[in-house]
Amino acid sequence: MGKTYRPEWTPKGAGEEYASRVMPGQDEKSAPQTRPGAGKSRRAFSAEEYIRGVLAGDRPMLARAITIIESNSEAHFELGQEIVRGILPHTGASVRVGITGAPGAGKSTFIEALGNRLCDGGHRVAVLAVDPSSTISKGSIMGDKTRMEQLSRRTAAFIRPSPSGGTLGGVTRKSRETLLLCEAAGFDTIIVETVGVGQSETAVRQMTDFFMVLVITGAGDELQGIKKGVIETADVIAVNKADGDNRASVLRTRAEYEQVLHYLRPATKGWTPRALACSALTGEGVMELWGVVEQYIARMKETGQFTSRRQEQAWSWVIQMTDEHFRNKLYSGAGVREQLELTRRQVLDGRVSAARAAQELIAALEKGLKN
Ligand SMILES: Nc1nc2c(ncn2[C@@H]2O[C@H](COP(=O)(O)OP(=O)(O)O)[C@@H](O)[C@H]2O)c(=O)[nH]1
Ligand SMILES: [Mg+2]
Repeated sequence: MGKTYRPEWTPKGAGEEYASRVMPGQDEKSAPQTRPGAGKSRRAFSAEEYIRGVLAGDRPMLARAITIIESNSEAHFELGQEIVRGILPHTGASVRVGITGAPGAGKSTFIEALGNRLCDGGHRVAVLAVDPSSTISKGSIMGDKTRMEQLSRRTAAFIRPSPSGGTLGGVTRKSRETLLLCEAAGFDTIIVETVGVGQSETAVRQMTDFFMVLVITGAGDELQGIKKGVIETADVIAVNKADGDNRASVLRTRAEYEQVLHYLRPATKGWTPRALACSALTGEGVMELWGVVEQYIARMKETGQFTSRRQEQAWSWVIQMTDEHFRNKLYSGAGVREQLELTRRQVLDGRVSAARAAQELIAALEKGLKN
């Protein structure tokens, strides 16, 4: 069974009911069917019990259900899918917001500021993270230096760090299902934080309705340093840390982004992305950014794009998971790895053309599939 893992930002004295008291996914292949993280009770809960608990907004049950979803054991996978099937009719009512940005841009601080204000306004906010680096190294690049200290203490908020273990595809699947569970448990705003490196921002873009890219000035994060590809995924750009001596420079950078955005293809049809300045530290501009989110959601619902994008997303998840399954299956076939290495060397040495090499590989893969 997984060891009890307490994220750095867990407040002191947090009890059993505390959502972020999480257990890592189980690595053991033969994980027993007891409830993971073994607390007082060793009794396994049934899918119905999980479903009922989640729908009732029972936080410990929500946390446990997520742990089942995050588990890498096959038995838990089946149970997890049964839970997801049960709660699925009760999902979809939230606003899903993705936030990306370089490490240190202030994502966690921003979410803390925004989340607290939303909770003050009567919202229920779930914060999830997608951090594929946690699958490789133990220390995640999300850092969590900022602990969302206040937000994590509120009963209207639920914070769940990134699942660990497995491929980006695996982490993405788990995060999507966690998002659905949070919706079923009554959270009306779901914020998904991810670091702006690699492909995780694409994965998060594909599970959210609105995507915010958080940038800063200086520190190598200048306009030209930001990948155009990331900017093109943005529904809004937030230039953070507009406070103190930095303020003037942020305002300049904001104007530059605003200019650039005019020349890029918008991420969402019918929506012109804007650049806004904010300070997650002082809170200035944070609710203005939320106003943009609300405007956007209203517009998308008007045009029907809100629903159609979610439908497209749902279907593309199916295709992605199917793709990943077959890719894994293909490349794990008998002798495939050896053939891959052999072909690779032949190509690098210039002995075989790319087209011929591909042909040989395809033949080897097909043979592997038949066996
Ligand atoms: N001055 C200033 N510092 C900020 C602001 N937002 C975040 N920070 C600081 O920047 C550092 C990184 O913030 P964090 O939220 O952990 O960034 P993340 O890696 O993007 O989640 C921390 O030391 C924050 O206190 C801001 O608006 N103004
Ligand atoms: Mg962070």
